[in-house]
Amino acid sequence: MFNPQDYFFMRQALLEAEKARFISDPNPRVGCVIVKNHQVIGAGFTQAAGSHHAEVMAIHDAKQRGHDTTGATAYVTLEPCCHFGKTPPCVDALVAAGIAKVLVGATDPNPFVMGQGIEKLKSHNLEVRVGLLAKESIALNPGFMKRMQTGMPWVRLKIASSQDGITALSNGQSQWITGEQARLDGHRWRAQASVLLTGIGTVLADDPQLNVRGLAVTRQPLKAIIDSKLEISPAAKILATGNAIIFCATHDTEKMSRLFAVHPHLKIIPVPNASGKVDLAAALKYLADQFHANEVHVESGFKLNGSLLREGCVDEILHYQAPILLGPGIGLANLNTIHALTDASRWQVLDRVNLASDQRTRLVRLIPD
Ligand code: AOF
Ligand code: ZN
Repeated sequence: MFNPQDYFFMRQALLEAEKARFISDPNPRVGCVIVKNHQVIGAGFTQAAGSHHAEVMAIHDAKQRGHDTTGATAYVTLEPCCHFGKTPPCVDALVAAGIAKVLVGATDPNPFVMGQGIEKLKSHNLEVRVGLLAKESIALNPGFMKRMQTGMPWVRLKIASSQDGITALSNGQSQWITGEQARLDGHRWRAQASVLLTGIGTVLADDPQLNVRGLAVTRQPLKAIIDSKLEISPAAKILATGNAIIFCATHDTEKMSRLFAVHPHLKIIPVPNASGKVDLAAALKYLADQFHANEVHVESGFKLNGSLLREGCVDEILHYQAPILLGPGIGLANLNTIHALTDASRWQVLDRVNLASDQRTRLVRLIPD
């Protein structure tokens, strides 16, 4: 159905989409190339939220380079939008540019689009073909896809451990288990997230800043803290930049006022569950609903890692392992005891890379069929 040239140009569009990785959130990472006479005459990718989409950038690029887009073919990694959001519909821009044919990667699960973009292009007599390298386009946007389809964000749990799965010594010491390269890689994953999430245990033990460092970024993700009893100190470094939200299970107004006195813009959201802890799924849903959170990056410890895993909230594990053995200490996550290997929580390895002498394994939850 698609010829080698189609694959070649859609790969170029995917390379464009990749350029949006750290900037377009909460908008999906989309790329577009415009091709005429077997040549790319324009290319573009999604800009920061509220600014131009990939198609508009590519059309603009072609015009700026002095090309006439009439009769050209557009390769777009995601179905062009047909709605007025923060920007006007890309479908209209493609029609106005005289594009004759549109090859689409994945359909857009946004209920405002969902196939209607394709239909609208067809109604203007553009030839449309869908599904070219769709998997690759979806893989670039796991959070956007999941949020649009389920209303929940994609949760990526980052863990750094020794070969024997120890994340901290019994005395709490954990800095640093992995080396410089692995830590910089970790910051790249932080940078592409909508939200960085941790627990009160980690805040009290490490006083992390939980921000993106060592990379030139245009945005810092929102920080979220799971803190059932509101034990956090107003002096905690994680609160210093102001863009933080605390999920708790208490309505203790005295503790809240103490925090608000120092951080007037702080958000404190009580989401208790029946056992008096934070309802993690409710907290994640709140992040998706109120902050359009696509990808939630978790860097926490034994307890919260365990709770998130046990409650089925984790979609992906990013496991960094150093070539060291630590002996008794604190493990990866507080999981339930099982008595049969058939009860193991099973994951699929997405990729495994070496980062200096450390190794990073990326796993996704295996959904039983
Ligand atoms: C496209 N091309 O490059 C992207 C699209 O509020 P707006 O106007 O920015 O619209 C956001 C929605 O547009 C977003 O939720 C998704 O459905 C779509 N993203 N569409 O045609 C693009 N990034
Ligand atoms: Zn658009």
